[in-house]
Amino acid sequence: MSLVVFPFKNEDPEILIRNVKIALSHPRVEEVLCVGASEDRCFVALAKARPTLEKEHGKPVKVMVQERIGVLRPGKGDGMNTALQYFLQETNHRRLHFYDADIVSFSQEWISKAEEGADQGFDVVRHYFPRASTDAMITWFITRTGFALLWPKSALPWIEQPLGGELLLTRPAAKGLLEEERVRRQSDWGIDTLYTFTMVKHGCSLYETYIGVGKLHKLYGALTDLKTMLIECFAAIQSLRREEIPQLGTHRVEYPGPVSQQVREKVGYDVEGSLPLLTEGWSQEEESLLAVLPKKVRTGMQACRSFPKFGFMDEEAWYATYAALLEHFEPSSPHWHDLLFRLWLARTLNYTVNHALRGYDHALHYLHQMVGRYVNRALGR
Ligand code: GDX
Ligand code: MN
Repeated sequence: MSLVVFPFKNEDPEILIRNVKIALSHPRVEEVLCVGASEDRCFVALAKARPTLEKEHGKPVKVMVQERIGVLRPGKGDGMNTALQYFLQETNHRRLHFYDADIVSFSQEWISKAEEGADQGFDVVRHYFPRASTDAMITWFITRTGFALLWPKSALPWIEQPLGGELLLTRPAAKGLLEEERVRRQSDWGIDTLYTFTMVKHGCSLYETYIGVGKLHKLYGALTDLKTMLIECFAAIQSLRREEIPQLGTHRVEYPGPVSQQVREKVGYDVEGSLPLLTEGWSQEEESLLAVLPKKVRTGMQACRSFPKFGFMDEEAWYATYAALLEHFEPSSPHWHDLLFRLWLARTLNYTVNHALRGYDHALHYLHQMVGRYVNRALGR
């Protein structure tokens, strides 16, 4: 009754094939679809393994290149939307599961837990995991912050991992997503934001299921690797800023379990290596954009040109900065890209030094409370 989809780009084929086998072995799964960004090395390896996989499991396995559906950078959004289209137009399966292709801790439990949520009647099931206190810096400072500022009354700010690529959609929920033009346009990293926003806007009931083993996957080195993702995730939220969310759907979150020592001690990024990114490569144009930011932030960022500084970018300063960015950021301007990255980096470093340093429990509590304070502030309380 279910289709499992893995979008992929330049992944290790061994890991992906292993994940395909896990999915095929699950009794609820009738078919697996892998949507590649192009005919890369991983695609070729997978296409070669396909007949054997089908024979061993007696279930169809499809391998395809994503279609050009959207209008932004062709990325994961085109991959996911290609899968939605296939699911709705070419099959009769009742449910669709998405999983990232690079997960090494994937197991049948992920599928079972999502199916259980859907069996309870939820339209959408999203997986969430324990994450290191310095991981998920886009989620906390871009996505959840933006959701709190713009839609404080909705479930959006309270969704644990709004950018997660692991989720189950029932057929009506999938149909609702693909029918929205702005979802189809979003071919880049903004797709997760658009899916999350749209399912809440449509009033889908949402269950978040907790996966205690966590998501072990390919790691990023420097924070610069995240720059494109950061820009596309912010631009996606900005594009929605005039939208209203009329109704409140049910939102239930499974209670989390104890967090492993490994996750509690993990350092999410290279702090020392990130410091020069605050000072290097300022252009005249970038500097002139500081004019629209709050005074304290403007002065702080100007000082960064000669020495890395971030003490000024506290919770309050970030709220005001974010509001200014929503109004002034230009998605097509490379100078705005550079400045957004630097502002976010200053916020990330400020949080790391003032909160992450105090230990895992303090840090996670702080981040959740921060979202709550932003919600209250946005409501004018
Ligand atoms: N078809 C297709 N086309 N798949 C892609 C493309 C693309 O252009 N780019 C990336 N992918 C796949 C990739 O192979 C992997 O399976 C998944 O998408 C996620 O990419 P990854 O490089 O592993 O990113 P990361 O940081 O682990 O992703 C997480 O954050 C993203 C986000 O914040 O936007 C993850 O939760 C993603 O699902 C989420 O989109
Ligand atoms: Mn990954």
